[in-house]
Amino acid sequence: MTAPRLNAALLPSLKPGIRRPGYDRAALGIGIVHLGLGAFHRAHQAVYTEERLEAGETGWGISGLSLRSPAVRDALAPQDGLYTVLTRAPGGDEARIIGSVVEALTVPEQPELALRRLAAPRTRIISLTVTEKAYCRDANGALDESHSDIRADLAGGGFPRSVPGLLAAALRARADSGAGGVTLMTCDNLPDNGGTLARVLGRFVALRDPGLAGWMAEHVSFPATMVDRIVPATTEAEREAIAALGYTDAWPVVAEPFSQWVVEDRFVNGRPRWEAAGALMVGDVHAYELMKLRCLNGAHSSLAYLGAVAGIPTVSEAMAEPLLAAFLQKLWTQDVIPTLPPVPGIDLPGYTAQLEDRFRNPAIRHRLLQIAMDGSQKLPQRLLRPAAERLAQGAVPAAIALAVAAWMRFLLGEDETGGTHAIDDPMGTKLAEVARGAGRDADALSAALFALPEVFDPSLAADAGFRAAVRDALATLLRDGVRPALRAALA
Ligand code: CS2
Repeated sequence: MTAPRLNAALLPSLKPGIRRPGYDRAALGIGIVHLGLGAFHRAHQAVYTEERLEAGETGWGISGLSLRSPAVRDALAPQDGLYTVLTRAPGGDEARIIGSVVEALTVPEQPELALRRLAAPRTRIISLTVTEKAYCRDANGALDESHSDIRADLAGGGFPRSVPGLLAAALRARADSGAGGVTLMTCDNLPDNGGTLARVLGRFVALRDPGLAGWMAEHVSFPATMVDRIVPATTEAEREAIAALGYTDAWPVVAEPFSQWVVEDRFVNGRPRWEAAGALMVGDVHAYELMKLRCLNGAHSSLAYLGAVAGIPTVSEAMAEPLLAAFLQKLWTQDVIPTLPPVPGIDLPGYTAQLEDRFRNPAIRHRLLQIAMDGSQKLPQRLLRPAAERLAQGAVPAAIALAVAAWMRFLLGEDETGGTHAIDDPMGTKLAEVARGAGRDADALSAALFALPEVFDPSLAADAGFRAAVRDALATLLRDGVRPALRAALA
């Protein structure tokens, strides 16, 4: 017999050990509309909000919008929006059912309803986890006006295709109807994420609907946030782990026990008391953001490219390779921590030691190829800016150079064990073409990639010391392989 499907009616009959909403979901109002209803949001912000709903702040239910695929909606709608967060630690799993997502919509299929939700007076926060590429930024973090979706949305005519286009339409509707102020809270891993969103949206509005700018200045805020929880893509194995608990969940999310959220406290129209759920509400997120992007995400991307080229499947398996673990220590202590400002209340060596433990968590299967995606969008803030800052301090960042070389080697599309991988990146076609054109020649390959201003800031690309370090590391990778290159970097 198949286990019954999770839904509101099933909640009372679940096993006693499974935590579930203790509040009346039918009484919730939608106060937050979230764009990008992926696994990360459901294991992070939706859980903090769940705590506040439990505490009686019933106006902050979440309407979750998927920007492209109907898959999440199709999984959650029959479940009344309910889903499981499966927290996995070496000591065992813990399942909790989350009720804060009161509905799931798909923008392309339900555009009018999505826009109504975004423009409703009771929607006071619009939050986003749409990934780096959806901000349509150019290399300087400004709106990429040549982006095909931006061009289509600036020309107008159809329903918006881009995130800036959709937000501008929502704000226009709010201004026209007097719906009141709204906070646009990005939770993506971008440098200065709040400022970046303000900049790309501000520019879009200036071009498309300049009359809206005055209303926005009074009614919209863009707090920056630092978000952190390791949430790998859900696999069949997790669905089966849930079925063993006695019910079926079409899309559970799996996460590590650790969770952190630092939020700039700038909300124009109220917010849940997330601080009572463990979030840190602060005046300035910058130092936390740099720490997280450079230490965690920078190490993740380094492991992804070095590990994937070596044919290693997951983060925890990469950490079991002593050379890679030692490499991360070097990356953090020599190249990254010297670029960080002091972070209030945090001891950086303690922070990186904790990261190492988190990466080693054997209960989490975080695929390196998932992290390797969208490298062109991730490398600049994770590895290249710290490299430039380290160079300005007079040191050549050798560990970062090897990680960047591993990204270049990765673009050849094959690993050292004979496996092949696609280059999943908005610049993927171009990157693969450049790599194919240069082939296994370290000089040609590094030179061709350094010439891409979308990835490499021209002043970094012109730094002779950095170029040589990357080229030499790439030559070793191509000639001898990942492990010898790591040994050379650690010598
Ligand atoms: C990862 C992040 O896929 C990636 O690029 O580095 O998703 C990472 O797991 C999260 O930022 C952790 O908070």
